[in-house]
Amino acid sequence: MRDACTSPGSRCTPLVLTLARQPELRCHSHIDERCAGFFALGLAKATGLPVAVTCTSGTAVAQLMGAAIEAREARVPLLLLTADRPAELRDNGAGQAIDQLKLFGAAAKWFVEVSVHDCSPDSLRWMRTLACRAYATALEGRPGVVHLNFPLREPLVLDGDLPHDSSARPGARPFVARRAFPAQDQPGLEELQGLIASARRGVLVAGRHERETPLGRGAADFAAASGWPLLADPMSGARRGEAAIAHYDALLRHEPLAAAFIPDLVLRVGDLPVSKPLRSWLERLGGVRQVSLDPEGAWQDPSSVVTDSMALEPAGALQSLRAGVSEDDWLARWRTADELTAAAIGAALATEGLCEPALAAELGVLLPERSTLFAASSMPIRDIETFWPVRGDPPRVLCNRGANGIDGTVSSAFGAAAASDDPVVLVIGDVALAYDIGGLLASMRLQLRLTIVLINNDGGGIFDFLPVSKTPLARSQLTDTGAAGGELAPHEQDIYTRHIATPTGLDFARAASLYGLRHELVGDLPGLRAALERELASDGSGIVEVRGDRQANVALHRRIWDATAGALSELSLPEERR
Ligand SMILES: Cc1ncc(C[n+]2csc(CCOP(=O)(O)OP(=O)(O)O)c2C)c(N)n1
Ligand SMILES: [Mg+2]
Repeated sequence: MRDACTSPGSRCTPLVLTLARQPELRCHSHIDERCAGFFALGLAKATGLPVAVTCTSGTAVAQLMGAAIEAREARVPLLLLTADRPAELRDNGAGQAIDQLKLFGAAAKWFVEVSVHDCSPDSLRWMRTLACRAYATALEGRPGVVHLNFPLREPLVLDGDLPHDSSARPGARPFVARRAFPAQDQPGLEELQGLIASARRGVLVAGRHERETPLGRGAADFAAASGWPLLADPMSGARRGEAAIAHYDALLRHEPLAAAFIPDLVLRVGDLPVSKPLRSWLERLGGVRQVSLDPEGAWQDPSSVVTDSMALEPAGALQSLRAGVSEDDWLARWRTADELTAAAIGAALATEGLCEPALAAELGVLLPERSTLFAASSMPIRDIETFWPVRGDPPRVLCNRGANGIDGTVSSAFGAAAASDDPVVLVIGDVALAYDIGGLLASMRLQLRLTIVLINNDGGGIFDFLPVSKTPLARSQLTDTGAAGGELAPHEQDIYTRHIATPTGLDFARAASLYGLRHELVGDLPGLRAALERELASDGSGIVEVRGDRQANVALHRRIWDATAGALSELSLPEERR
C-alpha cells in the first residue's frame, strides 16, 4: 500500500498515528470524510492499488458511503478503516456512537469487526495477517471495498514509545506474501478463437476500463489487424488506431444505418459504453452472438443480450486471438459513415464557437498523451463519448461511472492528481462543482495540481434534454416565494428550474479565491486553448470557466443529429443482412 487518507477525530487517533508514522505511506489529510473517501477512490482508480481511508466514529463513517458505493460498482479497491467505540459504549448514550457494523451493507465485499485485543504475540500475528488479507481481498477477483471496524478503548494514545514488537518479517516484507495467479484458461481461449475465426462481420465494443493495462492498445491492434470496427468509449483507452469508429453514438442514431450494419459477432471488453443508441443497437441485434470478456464478473448487460460471458483477461486474450477473413467492405463501410459523420459534426460546429460539444472535441485534441482527463457525470462524460475524436495517443479518461453520482467528483479528480506528476484536467458542470466545492481545499492543503474546466450552464443541463423540462406541469410558475420568504429570481420562478435544473447562482471566481485557486473566464476557442496551455504549464490549481446556455445546448445537439442524419442519408446502404 502506498497511499492513505486521514480525517480528524479523537477515537481514530491510533489509526491516524499508525498511518501517518509509516514512512512508506503517503498520507493525505482531509477535513471532510466524504472528500477523503472520494479522494481515495480517485487515487485508487488512477493507480489500480488499494488506498486506505480512516475516520472517526459516528456520522463520519456514513460519509464514506458514496465513495464505497462507487467503488463497489466501478470495482475499485478501497480499505475503509473506521474507528468505533467498544461494546460497553454502544447504544447507551455514549457520545458519537452509532451502529457501524456492516454499515456499508452490500457495498463492502468484506467486513471485519476487528475487536479489542491485548497486545500478545498471537494477536499481533493475527493482526498482521488480517492486514495482508484485507489488502489482497480489496484487490483480487472483483476489486472492491473492505471495511475494517476498529473498536478502540481509552487511553487512545500512549505517553512514551510503543511496546517493542518483534512480530514483523525481516526487511519490511509483507507478513503474508499473497500472490494471485490468473488462470490460463486454454480451453476458453480456444473456444473464443473458434468463434472469432469464423466471423465475417465482427465488431469489437470497448467500454470503461480504468486499469493500467494495455487493453486500449490491444483492442485497437486487434481490430485493425482483423478488419473489425472498434466502437470504443474514450474511457476504454481504445479510441485509437485505424479501426476505431469515433462517432458511433451519432451514427447509430440513424435508423437506416443501424438496421443495415448488422454484425455476425460482437465481442465486448470493459464496461458497457454509455451511449444509448449503441445500447439499443446491441439490444436489437436479436440472434447475433455477443461475447463478453469479463474476468471480474461485472455482468454489464442490462438488456440481457450477451450470449457468452467469459472470465478471460481481455488484454491478454486479444493479443493471442486471430480473426478470420472479414467481408471485404465491412470495416470500410463503417469508416466511410464515421468520416461523413465527423465532417457533418465539424461543419455544424464550425459556426458555433465555444460550446459544450466543441469543448469536448477540443479536449480530445489538446490534452497530451501523458495526462488524465477526469470527466464528471452528466453532460461532460456524454459529450466526451460523442465528440471525442480518434487519435493515436489518447490521454487516459476517468469518470465516476460506476454509480454515476455527481457527489465527490472534485475530490476524486484531486485523488487522481495525487497519483502522478502528469497533468490532470477535470471537466465538470456547475452543479457537480457546487456539490463538492469543499473538495477544492485539497489544492492548498495537499499542494496538488489540477486544472478544472468548469462548464457553467446555470444548472443541470442534462435535464433540459428530458420531457420534464417542457411539460406544463413543471413549467408552471411557483406561487410561493423562496424559503426565506424573499422573492425568487425571475429565472427560478417555475418548478422545473427551481427544483430540477437547480441553478446555484454561485460566483465561482469567488469560490476559487476562497480556496486559493486561479480563475479565468474564457469566451471563445482560442481563449480556451490559451488558458489550458497556461494552466497545464503552471503549478497549483486553477478553474477555467466556460459559460453555457442549457436550452441552446439542447437545440445545438438536435441540429447536430439532423446534420449527421442528412449526411448519412447519402450513403447507399445494402439491404439488412443477417
Ligand atoms: C449524488 C447525485 N445526486 C443527484 C444526481 C442526479 N443528477 C444527475 S446530473 C445532475 C445535474 C448535474 O448538473 P451539472 O453538474 O451542472 O452538469 P450538466 O448537466 O449541466 O452538464 C444531477 C443533479 C446524481 N447523479 N448524483
Ligand atoms: Mg450545468
